[in-house]
Amino acid sequence: MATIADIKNEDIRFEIEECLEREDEIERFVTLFSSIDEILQDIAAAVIDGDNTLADELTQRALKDGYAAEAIMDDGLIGGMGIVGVKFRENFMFVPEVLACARAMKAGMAHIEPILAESGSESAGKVIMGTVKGDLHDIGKNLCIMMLRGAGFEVIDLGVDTSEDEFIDAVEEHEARILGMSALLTTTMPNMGITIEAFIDADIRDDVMIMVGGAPVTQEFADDMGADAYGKDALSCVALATKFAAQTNAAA
Ligand code: B12
Repeated sequence: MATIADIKNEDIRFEIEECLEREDEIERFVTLFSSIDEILQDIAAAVIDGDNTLADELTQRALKDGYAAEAIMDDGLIGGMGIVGVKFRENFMFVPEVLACARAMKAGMAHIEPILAESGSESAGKVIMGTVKGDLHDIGKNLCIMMLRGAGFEVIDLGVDTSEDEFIDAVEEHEARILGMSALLTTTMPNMGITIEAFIDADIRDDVMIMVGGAPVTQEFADDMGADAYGKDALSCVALATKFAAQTNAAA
């Protein structure tokens, strides 16, 4: 079994030892970071440190060294953000520091995005994506969008703090058959249900397949709200959109 000593990056070892308390989280991060190469650990450490220059440099170096864009993103950049999430929750970090971490992650993602986008070919379908009203978190939504575009989908990004009317207008204007909503706050999750209700009231609920996601969202919550599907990460977002596109094409 992997131990903390198997992690080469000293800063990551320090973060795990000093900031993590829950056994399940310690095990998850020890397993992740002990299984990846040092440069990916260094990228995660740069994100945790909010060092956008270093995150940028290391991401470029890892790509040059032949690491897959997905591995750099999942293990390095998202891995680092995972620790940031725990530190934020435990009050080891506050909003300005978290914003610096988000900037560092973005600096790395700037090199990943074009590579993921390249693998896309002709449009696989149109998807409307947005973070719900009252919610300003967009990192996860943006990752989903990047992966969708990489898989060939045309994505209309409504950004953050999106009202139900904005979702409806976008679906109608772009004649999109797939909609994705993201929420990161327990207080804004109900706005997903409110948006779905608004689609019912506007009599266009059956015209669109709705998927939902975001850290606090669960399958049970998605079912209760009447969403068509819940996706736990960017990969499932692409899988769901692909399934929906096949269904809507078959029905057309
Ligand atoms: C970064 C961050 C911020 C940044 C956001 C920067 C930005 N541009 O997004 C800033 C500093 C601005 C911020 C602000 C706040 N935040 Co904040 N934030 C976070 C943090 C640390 C990370 C979120 C993140 O980006 N995760 C990484 C991404 C990759 O993961 P993800 O979003 O879950 O997305 C993945 C999946 O969920 C899925 N997915 C996401 N969307 C969708 C959509 C679909 C359709 C599908 C299929 C899948 C899918 O795919 C993604 C990729 O794999 C989380 C902690 C956490 N562990 O989540 C807290 C967290 C979400 N924030 C929290 C809070 C409380 C706040 C504030 C209220 C703090 C404050 N006092 O002001 C404000 C709220 C502002 C607002 N109105 O929205 C709480 C929420 C608690 C709760 N129960 O609601 C959390 C959980 C921290 C904590 N306390 O534990 N935050």
